[in-house]
Amino acid sequence: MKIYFTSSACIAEHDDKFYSLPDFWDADSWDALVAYDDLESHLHGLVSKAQKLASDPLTNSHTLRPPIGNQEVWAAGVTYFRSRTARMEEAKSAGGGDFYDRVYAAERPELFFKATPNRVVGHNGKVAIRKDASWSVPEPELTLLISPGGKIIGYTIGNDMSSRDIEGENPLYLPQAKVYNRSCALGPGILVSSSPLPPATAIKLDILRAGQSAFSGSTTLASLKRDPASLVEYLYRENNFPNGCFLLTGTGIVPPDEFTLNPGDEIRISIDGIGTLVNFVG
Ligand code: DO4
Ligand code: MG
Repeated sequence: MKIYFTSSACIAEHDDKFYSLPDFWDADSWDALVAYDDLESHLHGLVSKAQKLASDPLTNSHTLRPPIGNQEVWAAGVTYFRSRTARMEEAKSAGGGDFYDRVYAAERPELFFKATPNRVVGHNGKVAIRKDASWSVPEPELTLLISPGGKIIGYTIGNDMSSRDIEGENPLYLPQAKVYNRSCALGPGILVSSSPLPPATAIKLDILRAGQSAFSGSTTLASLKRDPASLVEYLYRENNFPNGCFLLTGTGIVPPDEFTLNPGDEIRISIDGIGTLVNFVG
């Protein structure tokens, strides 16, 4: 089961058929659904009574709303060996950044606040690069939707837009490198499921510049060092999320150091079983 938000509707996709769920379009009613620890079975009940649509309503929906209500968005970092190595490189001027190596090995993960809903864009929306940054990259990340009760109830694709020069200059600048207007994309929809995704699940990043490939890379969840459930357990320690929350699980794909995003670039992130999130730098 997948859920999408067009500009005027909440759509459920189940067994290649589409259903309208008009009562769940606005943020507050989506929050009410996110409150279900067993969202998947609750949605099956709703879909069995919902109006089936004659055609795929997503074909002509160029821009989808991000699948977020009033949830906070958090992120985990240095959860792949590739990310640990890239951060140590970028932190050369900050003394080599052995704290990245230490957090990669530590029991406690790196968790940071990423975005409020107003900073998040959806499928085909425009993400931003900071004007005061000179080295900007997308970070393609499996993203968990977590209920207020701390249960993983769905998955989406997240783009943790990052300013590597700002982060590399000093780790205390991390919030500025990570949190700014349109610094996060989520979508295209939510795969509603509480089952863990298979380790073979592929994550792919393609960046197109003027229609030509500027970077392409891939990884799988087998390279994710942390169990998603343990990231959630740490996030929910001493922390309440009355509307649930999203948690990006870190990037395992980092473009080479000479690469920086340009205005107009197209960013395509695909995750098996979830779909493809497309964004433009603007
Ligand atoms: O430690 C800084 C951020 C790491 C991050 O965002 C990632 O590994 O995805
Ligand atoms: Mg990241």
